[in-house]
Amino acid sequence: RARIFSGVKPTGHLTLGNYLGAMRRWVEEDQHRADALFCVVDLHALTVEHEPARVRRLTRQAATLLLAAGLDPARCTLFVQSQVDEHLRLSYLMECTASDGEMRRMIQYREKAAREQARGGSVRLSLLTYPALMAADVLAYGTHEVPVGEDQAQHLELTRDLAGRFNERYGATFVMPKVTHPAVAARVMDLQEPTSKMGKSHARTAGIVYLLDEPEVVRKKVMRAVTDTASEVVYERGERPGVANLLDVLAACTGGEPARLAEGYASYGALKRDVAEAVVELLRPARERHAELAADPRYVDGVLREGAERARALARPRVDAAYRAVGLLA
Ligand code: AQP
Repeated sequence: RARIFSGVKPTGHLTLGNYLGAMRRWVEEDQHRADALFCVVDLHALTVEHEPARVRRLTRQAATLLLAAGLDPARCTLFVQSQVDEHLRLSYLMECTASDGEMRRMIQYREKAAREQARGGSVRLSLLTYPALMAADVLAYGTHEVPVGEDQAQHLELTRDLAGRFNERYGATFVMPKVTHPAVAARVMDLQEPTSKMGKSHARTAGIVYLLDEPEVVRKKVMRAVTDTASEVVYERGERPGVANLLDVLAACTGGEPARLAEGYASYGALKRDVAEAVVELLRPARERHAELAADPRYVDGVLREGAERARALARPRVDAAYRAVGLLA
């Protein structure tokens, strides 16, 4: 069976972008057809300013929501990154494989570093080395496929470069992972700023649909989504990003095709109403189940403990082999 690995970072509440770009496929497809590992990548949340209690809370919440959305611990491995030391062990070898220049070229680094500097803060070294840890997350498990949203494409290209370089220098150690994106809604945009991606750590929340938003809140956010001043509903990503985003979301919820769906609407109002209802219904089961699971944190902690054990056992031999390959006495 193919091995699949993917993750989500606890930097904020999970969003519709996370769901459509990644989680939904994990639940509906990946855990059924492959040997799948899903990880709350908490170490990645420390690369920017953070509040310890909030990271802890968001880590539990993300794990609980993943279970609520339908991940089944009998079918897949769900765990927290910091509970499996192999990620950090391998991350160092990835830092020794990557160059300073290729890390600095990462778009996410440049954007986030600029954001930190604009706020008068300093840029953490770990923000620069983030892709080394991410490469380790993936490569430690001999991963064949990484299902992610489009925003992660550049990091995964680097992961592949590092795997290839390491194998060439030190002998075949890592599997070359393939990256996959969903057919529609691979990049859900912010409803208020449809040229930026919907990101859970963004400060302005009016354009972000969180998975745990109440239905009324979801409706309000969708109805207030920024479109443009034209009134005809057509699908043009470049020219009319706001409307295109709504059509992408509707297509992802209903299984239609965005340009075809546009033909069925005479006004933005009608489109928004349908999008709002489709999103509310899409998210309803996970939101309701989350309330039940959140009442039983011991169950979630138990799942994570077992998941970490399984993950450790899978990662250890490959990371040991990598240590030996570079000349360490592992
Ligand atoms: N807007 C999105 N559309 C489609 N997919 C998305 N993903 C994230 N946002 C979108 C995918 O969800 C998975 C987990 O994402 P993440 O936790 O790595 O990133 P985030 O939710 O975007 O959180 P941040 O902290 O706001 O991140 P950045 O660093 O991007 O600013 C991934 O598969 C991601 O592709």
